[in-house]
Amino acid sequence: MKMLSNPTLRGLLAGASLLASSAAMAQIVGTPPPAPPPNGVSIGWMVFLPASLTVAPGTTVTWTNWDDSNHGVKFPDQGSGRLDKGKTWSRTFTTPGQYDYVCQFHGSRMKGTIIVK
Ligand SMILES: [Cu+2]
Repeated sequence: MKMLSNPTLRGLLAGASLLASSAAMAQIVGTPPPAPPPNGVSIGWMVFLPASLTVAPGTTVTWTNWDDSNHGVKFPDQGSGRLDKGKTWSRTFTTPGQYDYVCQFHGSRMKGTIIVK
């Protein structure tokens, strides 16, 4: 096809296929989670939002799964178990420190941190 040798058209086509693949990617990971309430973490889009949350000692943090996929909050010492869409889980943090966690199902692909200070 003679038109494909046109550099502008080739660029347009490359851009279009890039857009198509980002759209496909967005479909795979689902929709972005809504912004969490204070002391809350939203789960969705294969992320914890926010990935890092700082709270005062004695604060109860609540995770909500907005994703079509099942996720789970897994700390080294305790966890939520499986959280289906719409389910929540809470943990109260009394001792200052950094608490790293991962998704029970997606491991290090989904990480989060609660900083208590
Ligand atoms: Cu997950």
